[in-house]
Amino acid sequence: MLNRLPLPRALLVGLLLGCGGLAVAAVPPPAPLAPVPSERQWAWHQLGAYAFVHFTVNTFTDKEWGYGDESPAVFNPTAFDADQIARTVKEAGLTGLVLTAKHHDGFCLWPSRYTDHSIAHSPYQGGHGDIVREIADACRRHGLKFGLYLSPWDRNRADYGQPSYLAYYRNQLRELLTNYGPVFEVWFDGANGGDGYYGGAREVRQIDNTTYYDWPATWKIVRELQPQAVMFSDGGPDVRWVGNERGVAGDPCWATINAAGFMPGHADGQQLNRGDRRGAQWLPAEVDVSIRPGWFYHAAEDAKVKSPAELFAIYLTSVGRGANLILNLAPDRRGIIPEPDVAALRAWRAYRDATFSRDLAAGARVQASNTRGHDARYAAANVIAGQPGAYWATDDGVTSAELVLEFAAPRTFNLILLREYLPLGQRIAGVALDAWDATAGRWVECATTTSIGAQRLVPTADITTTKVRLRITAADACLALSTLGLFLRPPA
Ligand code: FUL
Repeated sequence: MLNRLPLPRALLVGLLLGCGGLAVAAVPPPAPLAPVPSERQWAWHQLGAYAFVHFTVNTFTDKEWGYGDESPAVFNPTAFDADQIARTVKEAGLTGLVLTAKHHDGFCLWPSRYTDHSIAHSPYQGGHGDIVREIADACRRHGLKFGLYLSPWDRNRADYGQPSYLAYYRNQLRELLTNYGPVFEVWFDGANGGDGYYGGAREVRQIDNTTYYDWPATWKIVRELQPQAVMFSDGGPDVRWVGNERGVAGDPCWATINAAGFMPGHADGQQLNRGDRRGAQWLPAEVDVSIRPGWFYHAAEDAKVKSPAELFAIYLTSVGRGANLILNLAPDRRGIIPEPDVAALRAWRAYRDATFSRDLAAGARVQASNTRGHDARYAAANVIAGQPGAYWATDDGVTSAELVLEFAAPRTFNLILLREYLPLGQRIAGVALDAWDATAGRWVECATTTSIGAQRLVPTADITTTKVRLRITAADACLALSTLGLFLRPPA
């Protein structure tokens, strides 16, 4: 009986081995293509877009980089509202928030026991305030991940540049990673501008950023106290800077890179922007950009808040290129996200909802030129089913293949979404999409792209058709594609 069924050989072998019938894993999944994301990186990839919040004495002195001599007395928000901030982030459709617990000026938003240069010496809540706690708690209330920025450069500290400063820095890191609950990301900034107050010395201090910080010793603290947290810096170790602050990842933007020798503040911007195809490390890019020209609030920039269209363009060039987006918001002197920014975020969210709420690929008939072992678990239809962990895969050695999606009636789209199944590594390097022209009776190419990775969004002109064909034209191993979506962006 079995012999008469057109079953692929591999499946037959599985059945004959008698391991419990058709559900048996007869065809092994594709071998991972190293490097692959760690568990914490894979969890991070799924966060997509989240917020940055820059808030400190600079908000009150109208500066971007405090010199380090600011009196804690200047920090005095009149109506600080952590819930307004967290709610704004949540309602913008963002998944988390990274707070500047300490920026380059050295002022601490929490009452650190290692310095007097903190909120404990500000008028806010009579010196009993703790902005880190308020934000961390509000994030939990609103279902947001919480992360921390602790500037390695400290223009306030007298001993900045000495080994003793590193002990101070690490003590603060321990405080933050011990007392405020789970942290999803720790942000190690690369800036080291030189001059500063430094306990009154008021001088220029240069450090060698490849040796001074002894980063491996600091990374160990994060792994010990918050093993699930990813660490961001120019050179990782988990997430890399994208090389600019304009909101633009490279095209392509590989999650892999040859990062040997990279350190915070010490890496090549061009290389960070694009990554390296088949690079030695899994070190995906994070795109940091502010909703305003500056990172901190300045009343003079109230009319310069990025428009919803600009924010959507940034979404396409960050999340849409396989990176994550960290969009900076700047609380004002009241201690809330200002009205123009809230309005822009709301409209951006509404536009994304209008775009992504209907996947036009849903319900299509899907066929592939090759399916791994003819096994239903790797079926082409997985790309439209939206099942976590499911993907379409090809046989070993098949690095170019086609998918055809056929609709019962014509559909109009102008945005293509693709995702690889990243636990198996980044494999695909070239893609084309064709639409069926029924009048001419032929396929017409309407988009091409390169890397996919966590996610690729490819904008196109409006295309109306009954059939699309996705061609994978180049890959470094057999394919593992988890998503093909088609969407219609409304007019901006
Ligand atoms: C930079 C810093 O110098 C800016 O002030 C800001 O914090 C940005 C996110 O990173 O390197």
